[in-house]
Amino acid sequence: MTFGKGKIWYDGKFVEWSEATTHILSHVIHYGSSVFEGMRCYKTPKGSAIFRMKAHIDRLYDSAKIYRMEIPFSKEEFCNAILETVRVNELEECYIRPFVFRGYGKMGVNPLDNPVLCAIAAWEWGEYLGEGVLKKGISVRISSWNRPAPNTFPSLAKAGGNYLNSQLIKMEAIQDGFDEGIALDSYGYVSEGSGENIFMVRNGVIFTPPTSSSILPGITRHSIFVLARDLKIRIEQHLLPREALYIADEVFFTGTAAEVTPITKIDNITIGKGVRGPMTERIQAEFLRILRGETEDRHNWLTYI
Ligand code: PPE
Repeated sequence: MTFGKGKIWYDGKFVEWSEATTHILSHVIHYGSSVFEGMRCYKTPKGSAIFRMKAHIDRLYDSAKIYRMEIPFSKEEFCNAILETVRVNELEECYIRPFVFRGYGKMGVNPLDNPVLCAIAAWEWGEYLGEGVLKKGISVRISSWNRPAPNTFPSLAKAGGNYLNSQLIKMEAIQDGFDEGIALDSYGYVSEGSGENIFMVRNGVIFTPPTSSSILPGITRHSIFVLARDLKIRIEQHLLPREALYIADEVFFTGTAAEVTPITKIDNITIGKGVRGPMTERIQAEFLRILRGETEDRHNWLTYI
């Protein structure tokens, strides 16, 4: 475990982990004003490589644009800083957290008089939803909390403030003995997990909610679309009622941290046979083969360190 050690890139310079601090009156601390990314770097036979770095950086800049934050680095500079962060910390496999936030300047809701600061941290991070879950799957509940309605908190932005909603979903699930929660959107359709997109399989077709269901447009989600097409599996975006999940053959979560995690129970109802299903296994295996460099990088998704 390397969390808590090494160097953090902080606004153009590397500093010691313990020195990467900010004033407690920074705007971000009081008003949640940050945007961030999470990406993973995997060991491959040709060396370590970051999965879909460009897509993550594009989403970071999109999130910043929505919140009128001017990032004082070009995308190329940011990408180079990410690669450097993995190199200086000598990490073979890691999770990388680039983020942009409003720092110390003036108190008050108006964010515009505060500096926009950038940082990148990296550390080793194993299976997000528990050890062995990629195989054995997890048990989840439908959250009593909904995802934000359209025109409230923009769900296309990966913004710090959105994760207060995620925290409510997660705490409720954990305290009730589940591994994770699934939130519905404000119309009652299935949206996503606290930090994952959701997919279901029925009669050989894969379904997932559209971006209009208050989801974060996941990069893993996009990768699953591309891989399903490669494998000639039908995949569709559909509004999904909650009960469609109960009667699905298979359900799984996707995300950078969660990768492809099977869901075997929802609200204590067994999904399909109650084990990782064949379609989930196929998609998961193909996904893992690509990011571990075990098959040709046919979509140019890997950036070698
Ligand atoms: N929805 C939400 C709300 C979300 O936070 C994530 C990623 C996704 C979907 C999947 O997106 P993508 O990673 O691009 O496939 N959640 C990140 C944060 C996890 C955390 O606890 O921090 C992640 O997986 O990195």
